[in-house]
Amino acid sequence: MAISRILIANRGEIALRIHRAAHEMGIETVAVHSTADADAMHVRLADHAVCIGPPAASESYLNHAAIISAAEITGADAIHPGYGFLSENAKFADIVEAHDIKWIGPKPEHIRTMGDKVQAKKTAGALGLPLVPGSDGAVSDFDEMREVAAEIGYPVLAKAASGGGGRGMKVIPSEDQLETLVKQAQNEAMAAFGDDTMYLEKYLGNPRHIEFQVFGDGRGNAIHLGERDCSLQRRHQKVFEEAPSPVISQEDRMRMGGIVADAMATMEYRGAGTIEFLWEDGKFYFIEMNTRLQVEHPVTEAITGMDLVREQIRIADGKDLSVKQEDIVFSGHAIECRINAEDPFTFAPSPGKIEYYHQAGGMHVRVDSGLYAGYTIPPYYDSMIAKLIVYGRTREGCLMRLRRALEEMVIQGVKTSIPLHQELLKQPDVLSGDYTIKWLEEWLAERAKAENAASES
Ligand code: MV4
Repeated sequence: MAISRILIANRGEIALRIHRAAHEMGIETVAVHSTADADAMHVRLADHAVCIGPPAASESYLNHAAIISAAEITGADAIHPGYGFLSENAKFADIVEAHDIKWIGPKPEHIRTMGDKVQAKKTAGALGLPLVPGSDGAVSDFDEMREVAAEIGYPVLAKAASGGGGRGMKVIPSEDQLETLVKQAQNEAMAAFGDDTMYLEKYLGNPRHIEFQVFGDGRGNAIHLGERDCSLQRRHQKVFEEAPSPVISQEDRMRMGGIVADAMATMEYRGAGTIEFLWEDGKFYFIEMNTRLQVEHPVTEAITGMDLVREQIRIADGKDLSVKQEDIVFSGHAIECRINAEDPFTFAPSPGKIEYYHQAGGMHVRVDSGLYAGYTIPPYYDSMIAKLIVYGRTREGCLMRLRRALEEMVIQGVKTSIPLHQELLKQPDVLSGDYTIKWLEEWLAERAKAENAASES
């Protein structure tokens, strides 16, 4: 039976994004929400809505039993997890499939493999992806660590196998600090993930974060949709993403894209995935794979004309990929600004009631957001409240349009990161695309220093 009713196990803009794709395919939707989200836009638009628990995500959006029950009660035949929450939870994916509900995501075994960064790296290496030089798998013995580190050369980076979001990660500048710093990383990893398995890598000092979008049909066919450049990050939170990357040539795009697509085909990967690389001195180094749809997927949609959520749903329904690699045309440039309800200087969250809301529009401007005037942003979840995605024939045209679109956005009642984006768009390095993963935090530190000097005089 074809999918006819999708339960959306998420909230906010991504829940709305999934609802829209489903309705465009003639598929009904079921919203599940916490008591704090009863007034959310996607809950209003969905065909059915089920309250699954109190505000705390652990008791609602992460509550396996509540979500499966909601699916059974409403007769949903598929679950889309969005990003975050249960999207990379292999056990939940197993449970969904055991209930004969279609999981709109990768095979649970692949979620599991890629969730373990040591396993992920081994798999990627075996499939021919270029790796960061480092230990061959996990290392637990300090003598062995010193040996590996001496071989690859300092500085090295100790990473947690269960890591992610930069937790349980320590740069080790020299051998005399190895034991102390690895122990610190292990303590952090144990506290965060209950697992202190570590591996070592050569520390790349100033790379860019380049990620490739892939899709597989689960039966040995796979395509890539090019890369996104997500180097502008603060504390492992992306702020601004673009496609294509300003530094990747069409030749490199198709060469690396071909390698990742072949790897996914060999794995018989199913659904959407993102292969993350660090890129330094013209070379790619695999670091991780995300087995989910990503926040920044719309920039890829803008330059390929494909609907990635539609593609996910089709694949979960057992259909073939809707396009062949040779039919995918990359055209123009797209940039996404993540708009958060937070102070643009201190980054303190700013939840509260939206007193007035007007979103940007016009040619090639897309706003993915569940906001409306009178809506109250609850304090319990992520502060991202909107994504502004702008397309242009050229990067310059895209930047001009982005500036224009940011001027049009009006969000009153809470502080937002819009002024931060407007400031970023004045920076010569941003305008020229000359930035790495360190750029934003260094610029923010400079900005804070200048602000302090000004207030002291
Ligand atoms: C690295 C690295 C430098 N060298 N690995 C950060 C989180 C995790 N996804 C991997 N991360 C990094 N791994 C080696 N061998 C620097 C980072 C890193 C980073 C990567 C992508 C985007 C932003 C970042 C910010 C700080 C550190």
